[in-house]
Amino acid sequence: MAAPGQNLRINADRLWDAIMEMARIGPGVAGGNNRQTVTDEDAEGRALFQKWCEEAGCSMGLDQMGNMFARREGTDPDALPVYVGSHLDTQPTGGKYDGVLGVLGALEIIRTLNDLNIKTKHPIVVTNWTNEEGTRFAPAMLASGVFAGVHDQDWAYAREDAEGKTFGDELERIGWKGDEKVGARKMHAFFELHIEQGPILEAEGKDVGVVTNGQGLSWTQVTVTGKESHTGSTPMPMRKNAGLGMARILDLVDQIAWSHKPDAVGAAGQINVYPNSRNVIPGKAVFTVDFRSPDIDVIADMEKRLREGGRKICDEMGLGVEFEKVGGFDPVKFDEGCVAAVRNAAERLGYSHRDLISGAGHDACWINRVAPTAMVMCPCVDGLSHNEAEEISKEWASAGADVLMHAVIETARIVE
Ligand code: HGY
Ligand code: MN
Ligand code: MN
Repeated sequence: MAAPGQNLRINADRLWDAIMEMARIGPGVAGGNNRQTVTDEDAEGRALFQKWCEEAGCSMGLDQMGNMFARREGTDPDALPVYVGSHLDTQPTGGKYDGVLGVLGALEIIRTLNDLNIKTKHPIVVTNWTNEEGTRFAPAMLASGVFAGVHDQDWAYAREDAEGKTFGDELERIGWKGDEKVGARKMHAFFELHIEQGPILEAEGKDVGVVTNGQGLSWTQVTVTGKESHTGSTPMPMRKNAGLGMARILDLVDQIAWSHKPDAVGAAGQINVYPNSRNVIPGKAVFTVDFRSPDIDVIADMEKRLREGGRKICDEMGLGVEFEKVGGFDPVKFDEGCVAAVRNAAERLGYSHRDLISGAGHDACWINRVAPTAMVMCPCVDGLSHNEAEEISKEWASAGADVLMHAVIETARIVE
């Protein structure tokens, strides 16, 4: 089967306009987005996406975790579809492109194939995975994890946000809980386009990242307990300062990550002290430590040293401490055939490219367990993401979408 011709390109302006229109839903306060999972803003974005998919002639499927599947028929209805997509939910101070580029880049493939009346043997299914970010309801990649059989669905439904609302109730409330059994769909392959969320591609002047691996992730929630007391009248030797214990553990986290340089990383992004009053010594501190590395043994070592070192710190300070694993996945090696389709596409289209290990987690990391999977990445300005100032260029977006399209239709097999 001939590979698609190098002149076959997506419509860059139409893709960019779609991204900008989606960005108007759940706007942030600094030019980015706050369209968190299973909020009313998420529902509004889903409705717009469904409208566009139906206008492009797709039929929409919806499963019990709210995952959306827009199907473009192939010439062989029995052939397993090629799935392609990402996520529409954002961080609370997220950018306009994280996840959205992958969903709307996939839709742009359908629109371009329609324009040119190109048919494929395998159906193509554009996908929006629910709750990739894991901010409001931990862990990240929740719905793709249920789809891949990693998480139990009832456990996922019971996940609670900071206000005690459950994921299942909120999904029902916004009206996007479908009937389809999660994971029943079988895939010929899955592709995901995503911004790099790191500095390498821009720094090296590369248009496209051919993602061969994804680093592993570990989220440990740490609860340090001390004793609330007056910040003025409690003598220093008598204090049981949970906030100070947290600070010393956070410094330990930094030391542990640096000890595995250059690849390991570690920090805590979610931090809460109680009662969080200016003149009360914190009696409790709750924070989530995020460790990542391409090496599974390094992740295990970092987790072990966090627990041992954290307990030693708290014992010496007379504080209590508990550790709970609240998220994680092993390092991922993507399918060599799919990766080759991405690399060949970049070559054919004349885009500069390099192999890349994904620093961030993605739905593709879980779907890789149930289908041959690969990712395409585009640069982002200063490598910045999970920040409202996240920025990419139209050229980067369209180069990534062109490569995505060629990899997808080569795998879905064009019918002459
Ligand atoms: O946490 C991650 O890596 C992803 O951006 N949710
Ligand atoms: Mn993302
Ligand atoms: Mn993200």
